[in-house]
Amino acid sequence: MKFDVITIFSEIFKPVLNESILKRAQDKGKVKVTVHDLRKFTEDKHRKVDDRPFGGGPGMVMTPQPIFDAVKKIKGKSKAKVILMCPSGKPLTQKLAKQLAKNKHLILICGHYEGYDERIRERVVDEAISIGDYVLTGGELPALVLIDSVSRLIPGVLGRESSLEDESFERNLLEYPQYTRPANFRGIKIPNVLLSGHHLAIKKWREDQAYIRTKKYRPDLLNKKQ
Ligand code: 4G0
Repeated sequence: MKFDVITIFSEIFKPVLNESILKRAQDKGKVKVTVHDLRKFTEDKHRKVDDRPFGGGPGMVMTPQPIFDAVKKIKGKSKAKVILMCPSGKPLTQKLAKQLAKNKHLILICGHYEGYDERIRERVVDEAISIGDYVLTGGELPALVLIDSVSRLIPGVLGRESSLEDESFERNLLEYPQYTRPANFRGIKIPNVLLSGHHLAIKKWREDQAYIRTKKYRPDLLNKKQ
């Protein structure tokens, strides 16, 4: 899977991409991420990527020229899907991440300022995506979140733990609580059933706990249709 990221802050990406699972995925050749500096695609001598909004109002708006040209150049003849990271986009969920993981090539545009010229969304973007209902300084952190969530769904990126784990989100249930050694930590003991050796009893307890925890922490999930 190829990710091309278009940004005005390309340095943000390195430390995140060069650690843990994302690093391993790239080393194994399962994922390739290229970060492109939007300013390199500007045509004016001041390398401007933004301008004042027509009709007045506060703040700056991303100008179309550099983004149009960057996407055209990066896309070439590929059938890449062009995604804009934007607070008014479609919410990123495990389900959407799974759909995105079916693509061979994604181009991610990181928005900035108070927004972007609407012609970008109309003519260049296939899908605007949001990581949640809050506003950030730029689309860079959302792009990293998307790359992380999608990369771990690509076959061969995670170990054998993967498929089981994702299913729990699809069931709209939280995970059951987990414990590790010591069984008695400073007087705080783990549930007895986990030491019982009764696999069926443990399975039942975990199922009950998953439901109890979901009702307690995320009751909204229980009312969601599958
Ligand atoms: C485009 C995404 C980009 C428009 C981007 C802001 C949060 C998210 C940006 C705006 C972002 C998210 C109209 C404020 C950059 N913030 N929730 N900031 N406007 O995914």
